[in-house]
Amino acid sequence: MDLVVTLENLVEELKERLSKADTPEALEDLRVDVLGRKGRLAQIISHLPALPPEDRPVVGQAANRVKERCAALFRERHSALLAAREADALTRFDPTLPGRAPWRGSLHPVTLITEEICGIFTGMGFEVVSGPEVENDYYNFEALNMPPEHPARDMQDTLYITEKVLMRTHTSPVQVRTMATRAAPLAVIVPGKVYRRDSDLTHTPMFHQIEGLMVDNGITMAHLRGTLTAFVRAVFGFRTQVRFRPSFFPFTEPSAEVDISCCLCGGKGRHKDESCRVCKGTGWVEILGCGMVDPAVFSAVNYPDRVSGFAFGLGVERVAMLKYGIGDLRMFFENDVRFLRQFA
Ligand code: 2U9
Repeated sequence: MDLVVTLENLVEELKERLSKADTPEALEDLRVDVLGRKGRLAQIISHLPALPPEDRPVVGQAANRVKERCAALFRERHSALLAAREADALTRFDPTLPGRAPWRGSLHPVTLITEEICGIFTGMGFEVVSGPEVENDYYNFEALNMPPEHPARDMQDTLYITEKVLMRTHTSPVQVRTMATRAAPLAVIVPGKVYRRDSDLTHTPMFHQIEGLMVDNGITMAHLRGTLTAFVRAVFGFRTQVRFRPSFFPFTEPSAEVDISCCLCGGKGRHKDESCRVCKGTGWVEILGCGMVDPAVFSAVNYPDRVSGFAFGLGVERVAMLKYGIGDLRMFFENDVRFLRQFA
């Protein structure tokens, strides 16, 4: 029965050694040494076959008891060590420190400008409307006074899907669709993606436009001028100078382009003792196109002769570049977070 005593001594020895194992790692080493495949318990049990057969059951049962007891002691010590480690960590943790704020993301500058511009126009009574990006020839060209042989329909400029189906080249077809289903008076603002067969440093095949249309009896160029001047000053500041230059668009007559005093040099044409890079020294930058809706467009949607209206269109990326001083169009499409997070 020497072996039973040896087995029981093992428990006492383990208690002693456990009190000195003060890390989970040291505890694991000890567990392998006592309960492992070649450990102390296994060594004692290896003497079992040499015992007289009648002694073996007693020693075997004692071995099982000791094994259970040792395992329980290890579990206890393991929990105690983990609890101590956690308590220690808590003494070095300052719960009053402010947390690390997660990055909340930000709206894309194109979205920001779109929302700002739409807000300005809805504040003046316009209604935001939208329509399909895949259009047909009729709404994108024909109804807008661009008949079949019109140069703007060229395959060089337009992304065609079939002969009659295409990616809209401007948001104007939405205004046509709106007039085709609703009677005047009408004041709508149309933001959205448009597509052109163009790709270089200053052009992308997709960009964002905002167009507006106001139709009623007696709408004149004075309404256009007042509305767009108020709009430009709301975006770029009330000191901004505005000038209307004669231009041409197939869907408006007369037509104009609107320039604003340069937001970098303030209209002086010179910035930091050099010719201004934004306005190329002219003091003016082009911001939008506009005009009085051509009567041919009204007759395409069966509007009565008595109505008149003004329309305008602008490129959102261009406005964002001017407003935020962004020098490279590619910034809008690369989605580099170092760029985007500046708009948080
Ligand atoms: C209807 C009637 C008239 C929309 C207009 C412009 C002038 C214009 C450009 C600005 C920069 C396009 O993004 S851009 O390249 N747009 O200059 N757009 S008038 O005229 C319309 C629209 C719809 C029914």
